[in-house]
Amino acid sequence: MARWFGSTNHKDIGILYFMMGMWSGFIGLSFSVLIRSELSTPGGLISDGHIYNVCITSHALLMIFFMIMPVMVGGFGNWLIPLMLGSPDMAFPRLYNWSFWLLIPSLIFLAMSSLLGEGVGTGWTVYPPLSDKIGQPGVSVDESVLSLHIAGVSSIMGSVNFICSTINLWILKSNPEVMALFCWSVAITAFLLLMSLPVLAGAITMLLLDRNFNCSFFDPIGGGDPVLYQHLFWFFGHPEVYILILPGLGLISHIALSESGKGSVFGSLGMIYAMVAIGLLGFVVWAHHMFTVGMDVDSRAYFTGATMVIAVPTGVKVFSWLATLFGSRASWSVPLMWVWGFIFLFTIGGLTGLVLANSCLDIILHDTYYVVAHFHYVLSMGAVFAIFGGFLFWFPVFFGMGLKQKLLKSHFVVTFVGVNTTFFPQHFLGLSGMPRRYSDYPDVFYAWNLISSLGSMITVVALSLFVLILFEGLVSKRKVVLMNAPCSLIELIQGFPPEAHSIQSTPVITTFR
Ligand code: HAS
Ligand code: CU
Repeated sequence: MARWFGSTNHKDIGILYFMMGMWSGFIGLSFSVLIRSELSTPGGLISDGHIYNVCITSHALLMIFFMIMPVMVGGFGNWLIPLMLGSPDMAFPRLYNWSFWLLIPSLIFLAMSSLLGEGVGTGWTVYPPLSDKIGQPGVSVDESVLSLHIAGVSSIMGSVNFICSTINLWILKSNPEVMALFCWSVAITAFLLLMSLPVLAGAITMLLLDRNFNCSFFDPIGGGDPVLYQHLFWFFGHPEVYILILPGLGLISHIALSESGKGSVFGSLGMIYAMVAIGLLGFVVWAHHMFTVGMDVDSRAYFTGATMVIAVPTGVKVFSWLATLFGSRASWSVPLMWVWGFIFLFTIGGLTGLVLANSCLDIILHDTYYVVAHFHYVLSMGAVFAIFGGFLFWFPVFFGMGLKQKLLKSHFVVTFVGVNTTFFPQHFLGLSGMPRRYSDYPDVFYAWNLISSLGSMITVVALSLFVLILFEGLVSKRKVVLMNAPCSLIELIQGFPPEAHSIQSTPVITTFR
């Protein structure tokens, strides 16, 4: 136990992050099952709008802050970045120990916010006036604010570590152009975190002051304005959605390259510029989440245009992956299946994002299920597919054992069917005007909602299958073929000639299929 608590080994911390992310993912999934059960039929299952709202809030917060972020940045980041930089460890090992262990009290506070008081029913955006003392009088919102503060401190510590590691352990010594794309993606993510989290911290602190110290930042009665909260939240919130996907883009590049058998990613320098562009543009588009607040037409035109520009660097990435895979021998390896799934479904989600970017359309579609469909295509099928792809691609390296590939393929197929059945019908629901964040709906929406709920049950089956596959792997202790690699993992994966830079070698790489 002491080994885990005090560990300053990047692999231990990576595993801890994976375990915590998986656990939060299960709880988050349970909330989604409650949501889909409630919505599987008109009329009520829970029959309590507030508890339903607590479920959607907890689902979102758990999935965003305690599943995707810890797994992508904390898990893959800590595990892979030292290997890819060829350094013995991260720059500040004690810092990531802190970073991980702060997440536990943060998670406890979030859980307590549902157990004490009435629960947070504000949605993950925590908009006032609903989140004001009058909207939510108990202690729950205050507790979740505390939880977010601690999670923020944890992320900032992690970010400092990633930025210092990539700069000091690579960029100062070697050519940044050949730093692994995953390292680039995490470094840019860390920059976004560092620039956006303090703004969220400011917003929720002001909310705390409004709630408990008679301030009125967001209360018109005292001269405040709730729209100010929305600006502050989305100045954090939009970069946050790129924080959730950027490391995934990095993972996909590595898997696609390795599976293509080619020497380097197509347009590797362009990929770096594209990620930097996505990161920077992410800071100037926030108001596309609030077109309906009564914004003037010039601002709407600006935010529409700026948002659409992001499709260009994202398109550069999509077409570079396709070009990387183009002409390679088609294989049905498990990680490659996740890569193809990612490229296809992330592009669909991106295109619906572009539809929403048009303020004239968003006025109609805002707060409908169309938005829910959009962000689940980029998250449940973008970010989550990247996580599965990366986890299964590096599993033998992480754990020194192999999983049953045939079962993993069926797991992919069931997941693919499940998530599409869940979320594709939500486009139709949104286009016909079904609002999000309501626990009931008129009978006209019944059919698509039922199909969507059945889809979520299929996804639960898929996840159960995955747990069984993991258990089977643990029990069978299937050996993987390990060979001593002459050069480092990154050189093998990116195909750079060993003489390009002198870095320590990572001794093992798996040839298991
Ligand atoms: Fe988004 C809402 C726009 C990417 C996540 N997004 C959300 C929410 C989340 C989220 C969680 O403008 C809901 C927040 C909430 O709780 O309220 N999003 C975009 C755009 C992109 C985008 C333009 N989103 C993401 C990613 C996410 C994410 C990535 C997380 C992983 N999103 C919006 C807008 C809203 C929104 C509105 C607010 C809606 C509302 O009313 O609340 C882009 O980054 C997507 C770029 C990617 C592509 C695909 C690949 C590109 C290719 C190039 C060729 C394409 C061309 C376009 C030339 C575009 C292949 C052709 C155009 C056609 C229409 C055919
Ligand atoms: Cu956005």
